[in-house]
Amino acid sequence: MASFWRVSCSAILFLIIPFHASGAESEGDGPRICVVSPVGIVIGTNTTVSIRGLKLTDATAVVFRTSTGTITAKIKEKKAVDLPTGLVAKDVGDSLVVAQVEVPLNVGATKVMASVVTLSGTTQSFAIQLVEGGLFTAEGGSNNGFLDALPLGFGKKVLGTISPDKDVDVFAITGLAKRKLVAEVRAMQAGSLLDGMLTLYDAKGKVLFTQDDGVNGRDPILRYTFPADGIYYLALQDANDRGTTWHGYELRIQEEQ
Ligand SMILES: [Ca+2]
Ligand SMILES: [Ca+2]
Repeated sequence: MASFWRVSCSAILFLIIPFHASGAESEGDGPRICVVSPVGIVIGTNTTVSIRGLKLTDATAVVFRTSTGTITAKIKEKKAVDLPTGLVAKDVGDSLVVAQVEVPLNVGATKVMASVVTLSGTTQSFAIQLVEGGLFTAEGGSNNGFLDALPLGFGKKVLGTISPDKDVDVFAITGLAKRKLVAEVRAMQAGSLLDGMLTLYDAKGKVLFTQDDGVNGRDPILRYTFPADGIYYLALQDANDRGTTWHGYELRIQEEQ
């Protein structure tokens, strides 16, 4: 975990102001959001949102807008940052803004549109999904093998991170014969660097099915009909064995008859 996850929330102020247009978005060479962590915000919790992008070092505010209102978060940190190995600034940004936000329980929305206001203009709006607390399971970082698999129920969502390199997150699923598992990853489509790959194993560790890319680009959707009742293991990793705090994901499993 990077240090920005551990920064105290106590000094953070945020202000809810009426909905209004947030000014013209810059285009071309202006400021831009490239990568966001985490890829989802749990409603009603105080969340640190880290944004990588271009020309964000003179940011003055981070704005989270929904159809019902706007939350202007105070910035905790802004600075130039190094490029991850093998990646270029236009894809992953060379500057960082960290903000603290609490989306109220009565938000009545399924996503927020984040943008960064800077002295030289405002970035594009970047969608971040909102997750209801009751549907949410946190990935604590210790679910790295079958023995430590995190139990995951149908209809639940996990917000987690593949970090460091070669990290594998493993989840235990109770499957019923002839029911279909649908496991869906939202990562790259939501501003993560993760090229997710899902692998399903039986209780003995035998590989049953692997899904790398899908209709959502690099984000996999795995569909598999359970042959028998039992415990199954679902593993998520990066297809290139990379992993950083910017390799966040949302994993959701559902059951179809
Ligand atoms: Ca992890
Ligand atoms: Ca993939």
